[in-house]
Amino acid sequence: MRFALVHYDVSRIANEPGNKTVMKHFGHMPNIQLLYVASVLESLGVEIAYYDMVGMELSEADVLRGLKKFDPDFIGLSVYTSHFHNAKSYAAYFKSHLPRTAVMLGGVHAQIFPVETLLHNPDVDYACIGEAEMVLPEFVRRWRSGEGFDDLPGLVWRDGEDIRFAGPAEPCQGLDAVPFPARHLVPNHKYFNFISTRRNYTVFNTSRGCPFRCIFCEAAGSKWRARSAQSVVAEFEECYEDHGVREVDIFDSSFTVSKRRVLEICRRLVSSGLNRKMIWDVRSRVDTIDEEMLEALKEAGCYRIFYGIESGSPQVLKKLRKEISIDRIRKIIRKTDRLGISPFGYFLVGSPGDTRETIQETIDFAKELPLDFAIFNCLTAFPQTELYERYYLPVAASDFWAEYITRSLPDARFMGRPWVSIGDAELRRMAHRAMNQYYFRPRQLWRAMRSVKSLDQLRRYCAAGRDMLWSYVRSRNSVPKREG
Ligand code: B12
Ligand code: SF4
Repeated sequence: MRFALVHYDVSRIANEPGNKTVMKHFGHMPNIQLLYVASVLESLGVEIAYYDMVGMELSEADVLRGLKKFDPDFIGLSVYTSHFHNAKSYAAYFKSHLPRTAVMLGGVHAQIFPVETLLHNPDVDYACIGEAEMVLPEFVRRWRSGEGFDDLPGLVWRDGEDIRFAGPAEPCQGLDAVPFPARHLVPNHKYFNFISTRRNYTVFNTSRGCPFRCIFCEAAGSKWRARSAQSVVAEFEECYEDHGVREVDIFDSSFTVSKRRVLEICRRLVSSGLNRKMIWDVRSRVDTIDEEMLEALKEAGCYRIFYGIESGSPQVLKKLRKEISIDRIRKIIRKTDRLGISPFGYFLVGSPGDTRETIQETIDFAKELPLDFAIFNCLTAFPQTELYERYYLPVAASDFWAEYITRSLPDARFMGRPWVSIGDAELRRMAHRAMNQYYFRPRQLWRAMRSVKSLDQLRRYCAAGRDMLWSYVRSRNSVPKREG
């Protein structure tokens, strides 16, 4: 069996406008999902070709040339809901030139819309619903033996005119047994994120799921499963020795859920000496981290923590079901900063309960905190989140995402935010101004500059600063318009 995996280019994401400056200078990261898929397939003896269109600087025609030569049985793509139409058009393009090859989609989107992923999409032949580790071994075995896919959990497939699905696969419980992502297939020296400081840079996944219940998050309330400290540190070692990795970005939704595990990872990194050779960062919540953990993280080489803070208004935090207090945020961010770990804050604009006043409260709160970086994003209601089901669907005219994925030609129609009385254009302007108000202060500029560790990073900051300054000047010259 030959399997090609394509990490396609997503230049414009509809309904997740983010912040243009951030998107442009965001960087390009390895696709951890597909690298796990690759390692599972390799462990099954499947031949792999991997195309990272941005990282390897490949055009569609380059990928097609490679595919024609490789002549795969399958092409695999990973999909987020907002990328679905991109994935579909890649599938159609590849299939029009390689009609014998089947296309398989996987990822969050397929999990939310299993049958719909194939329903109106003749170019998609299979969808993997669940983790590749739980679906592909049996899929490959049956494909090789010609047994057919009846009752195979986690697989959506076509049976003549019918679409068959026997239900999702169980979550993988033995994460330590999962092979490390297949980093030997990708150009590790090409990856970076906006604020990373060393190359080679890579991303990790040390736990899956999240026990918390933030209303905007698809992962909310999913079973949290984690790899052992031993396995995590072994991956650090492999990355250092075999892939020249010097910086690791741990992407887990909630790395710090188990204090015992965090302390053990830190202890092992220190005793192996890797804490002096590599730097790394994590995502955390202010209520799952404490002073003891912060000290251990610092000693083990963790140099940045991304915190989901979301709002400076206690009422909005409550509506978001964030379950964190303003005092706790202050305490932990200050402690993080004092220990010399760089704190980064994520904030939301346009949450349920938000008014112009609470948004200003959020901006003022962010400015008061000793954060090195902050990002203000407009909130989007993704499918299968409480935000979508409770705040959007009951008042919206239609099921936006169901329509979005079945529409053959997606337009750039904005889904709206019926839970807030401020219009989209004004919210975007507010998010934009929040960024400007936040960064264009002497203290903040100094904080950003003092974190510069390389010429590469300095160039990125200067380019982002120039873009922000330019849009700031333009936004000052434009007449602010109120709507909503
Ligand atoms: C890390 C992360 C990111 C990273 C991506 C890192 C990377 N390069 O892989 C970054 C920060 C870049 C990111 C960006 C965005 N993200 Co994000 N992200 C996550 C997060 C927290 C974890 C994902 C992860 O690493 N999972 C671990 C991997 C191992 O598991 P997995 O993804 O499920 O993959 C397994 C299976 O799905 C399956 N599989 C996956 N693909 C395929 C393909 C094939 C062929 C097969 C067979 C199987 C298969 O096998 C995999 C291995 O077991 C999730 C939340 C969550 N907890 O899931 C949000 C999440 C996926 N992100 C989300 C969103 C919206 C975004 C953005 C659009 C947000 C924005 N404002 O820009 C951007 C998109 C940017 C882009 N260009 O793609 C949403 C997606 C919602 C949806 N319905 O699609 C999520 C669910 C969070 C949420 N809001 O609820 N994200
Ligand atoms: S936003 Fe973070 S903490 Fe909240 S449910 Fe999602 S992954 Fe968990």
